[in-house]
Amino acid sequence: MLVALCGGVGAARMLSGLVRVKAPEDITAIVNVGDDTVLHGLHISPDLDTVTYTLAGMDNRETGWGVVGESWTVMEELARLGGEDWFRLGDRDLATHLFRTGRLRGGEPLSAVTAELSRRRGIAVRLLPVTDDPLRTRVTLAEASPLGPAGTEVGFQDYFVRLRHDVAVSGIRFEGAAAARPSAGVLESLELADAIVVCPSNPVVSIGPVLAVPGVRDALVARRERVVAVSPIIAGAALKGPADRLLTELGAEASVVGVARLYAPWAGTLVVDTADAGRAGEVEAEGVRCIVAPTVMSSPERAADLARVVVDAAV
Ligand code: FO1
Repeated sequence: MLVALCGGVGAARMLSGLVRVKAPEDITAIVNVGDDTVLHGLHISPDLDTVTYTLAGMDNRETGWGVVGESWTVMEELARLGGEDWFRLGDRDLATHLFRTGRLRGGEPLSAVTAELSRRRGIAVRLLPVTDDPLRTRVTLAEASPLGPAGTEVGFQDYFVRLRHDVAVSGIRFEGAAAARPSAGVLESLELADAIVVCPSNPVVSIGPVLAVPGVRDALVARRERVVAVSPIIAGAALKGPADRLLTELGAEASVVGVARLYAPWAGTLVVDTADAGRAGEVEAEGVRCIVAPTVMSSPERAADLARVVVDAAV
C-alpha cells in the first residue's frame, strides 16, 4: 500500500499520476486541513476538495481549485446583496460545502464525510484528513495590509486569497495542532506503507500542518528509508503559489537544498527536477538521497512518469 502526504494542486497532480501506476484502492492520501475555513456558515476544505475533484475528473485545471464548467449564480446574487464574495464559491462547489456542513452539524467526523463524498464521486483512493480535530493555519503578516498593521495575524485564506499572498510573512502557526489527533487510519497507514510519497506541495503551509499533528512526524521518522519527497521548488522557485517566498521569509532557503534540509529528519529521498541536476551533490550532503527527474506534471502522462520514478525509489 502506498501513502501520499498531500496539500492542494501539486498533490492532486501527483495523485493523478500515482493512480496510473498503482491500483487506486492501494493508495491512501493523508490530506492537509490547515487551509480549511468557515465562510457563510459553511465548512470549506480546499485541499480535500482539490484532491477529490481532480481524482473524480471534475477539477478546474486552469485555477487548480473548484469544479470545471462552474456557474456562479449564487455568488453573483450574493455580491448584489453586498455579501462577502472575495472567496469564489461556484454553484456546484457549494453543493460540496452544503453537504459537508450538514453532515458535520449532524455530528459526523470530517473523515466520515470525506469518505462519503469520495464514494459518491466514484473515487477508490482512500482520502483521509490528517485530523478530524480543528487545525487552522494562521499567518502573521510582516507588513501593513488592508487587513491591519504589520504584526496582524490572519487566517490562511485571508492571506492566500484575500491578500493574494502578495504580502511578506513573519510567522506561521498551526492553531489546534497540539490537541489534534491523527484521524483513524493515518498512523496505521504510515506504519504499514510500502512507500510514503510527500507530494510537491508547499513545505511550510501544506506539508507543515500535516507533520504538526502529534504522532505523524515520528511515524515518518520511523519509516524514513521508505519516504520519498518530490521538491515543490524548481530552480529556486515554486511553480504556483508562495512556497518559495514563504521559505525565504521564514529563514529557510528557497531551493532543493533548502527543502532537503527541512525534510532530512524524516525523508530518505528527495526527487528534484532536471533543472536542479547540478545541486544533487548538495542535496546528498544534507544526508538525503537525491534522484533527478522531470517533475513538472504538465499532463497526466508526465505525472505518471514521475509517479513511476517515485514508486521505484521507495523500494
Ligand atoms: N483560491 C483563490 O485564489 N481564489 C478563490 O476565490 C478561491 C476560492 C476557492 C473556493 C473553494 C476551494 O476549495 C478553494 C478555493 N481557492 C481559491 C483555493 C484555495 O485558496 C486553496 O486553499 C489554495 O489553492 C491553496 O491550497
